[in-house]
Amino acid sequence: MEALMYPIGKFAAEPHPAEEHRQEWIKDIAQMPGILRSTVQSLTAEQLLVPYRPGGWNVRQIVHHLADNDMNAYIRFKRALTEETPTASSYRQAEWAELSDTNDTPIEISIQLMEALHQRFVLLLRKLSPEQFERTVISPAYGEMTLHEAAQRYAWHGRHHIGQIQSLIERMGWQ
Ligand code: NI
Repeated sequence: MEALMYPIGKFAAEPHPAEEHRQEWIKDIAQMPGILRSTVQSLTAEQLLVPYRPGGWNVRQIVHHLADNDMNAYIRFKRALTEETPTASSYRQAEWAELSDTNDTPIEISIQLMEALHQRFVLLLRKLSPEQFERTVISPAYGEMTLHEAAQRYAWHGRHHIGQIQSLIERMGWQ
């Protein structure tokens, strides 16, 4: 089950990354919506409703969860840049995934949302100074972290969930 849940492995932060590593994560964030789009584009309506693991979210829920997460992440970054170590708001992701917008919204809408959001996010990230990446935020789930770690976690999160979908596609022989 662990291998199904974490197809790219668990998150491990690099506390004081080199500039070129930071640029790689920003590139990951920039490319994420396009990779997600190409990963799901050939899936049928029925395939979108298949859970990526027994008892796990289906593909449609994963796509909408990514949009939910990324909206929260953007707010968290902007608050950390303008407030002293703010406490980020938590959200109950399992319950969000059961709300009607997750069922009723075509995944295309969430992909478009992320394409727009990531453009704004990346424009912000590219201009941040090393000092700004040292600013901190308190995550309800993970405690105090720098924006270095938050950016890595954010890049990992996108790759993590796309990895779940890719691993499902491979196991099912859909491509
Ligand atoms: Ni997630």
